[in-house]
Amino acid sequence: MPKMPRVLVVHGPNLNLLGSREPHVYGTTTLDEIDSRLASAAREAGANVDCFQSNHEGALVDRIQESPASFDGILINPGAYTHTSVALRDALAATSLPVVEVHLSNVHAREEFRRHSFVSPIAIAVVCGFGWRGYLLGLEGLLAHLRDRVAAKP
Ligand code: CA2
Repeated sequence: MPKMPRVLVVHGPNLNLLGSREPHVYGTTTLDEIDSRLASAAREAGANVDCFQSNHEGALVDRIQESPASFDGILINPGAYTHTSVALRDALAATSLPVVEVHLSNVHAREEFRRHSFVSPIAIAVVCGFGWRGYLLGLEGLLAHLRDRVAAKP
């Protein structure tokens, strides 16, 4: 039997504020609620998730660097670092793990600066505009990708 896929979920800066401010942009669901919905969805799919949030670029880079030892894929909402951080992109690329990028809002329908992502070119897929449900969609796609890869191995 193939082993249980393990996914690291990474939330970038300010996402700890979810549910408390700007509900018209980011919804009313809290980060804890998103994490527990991801954990339930993973359990139902026979997978495991571990969730991590930080407001600090270096802390995010450290966690991502450690991830290949314990995880098979990364689901990340890099927050504002999406648009600014070469360091985050390099750390993600260095893991060689499949990365799915998630955004709550439709970044293409907002300010021009949100349309550029340093992460998208090294991601296998990007989900944006579906609010908290985007995390579940991203997880589903990442798990399907991991299973396809296991099935394709000789
Ligand atoms: O839409 C997304 O998920 C974003 O990654 C959210 C980032 C933003 O900089 C990106 O352009 C798009 C901002 C996260 C801030 O989250 C807050 C939540 C509640 C209140 C204030 C900020």
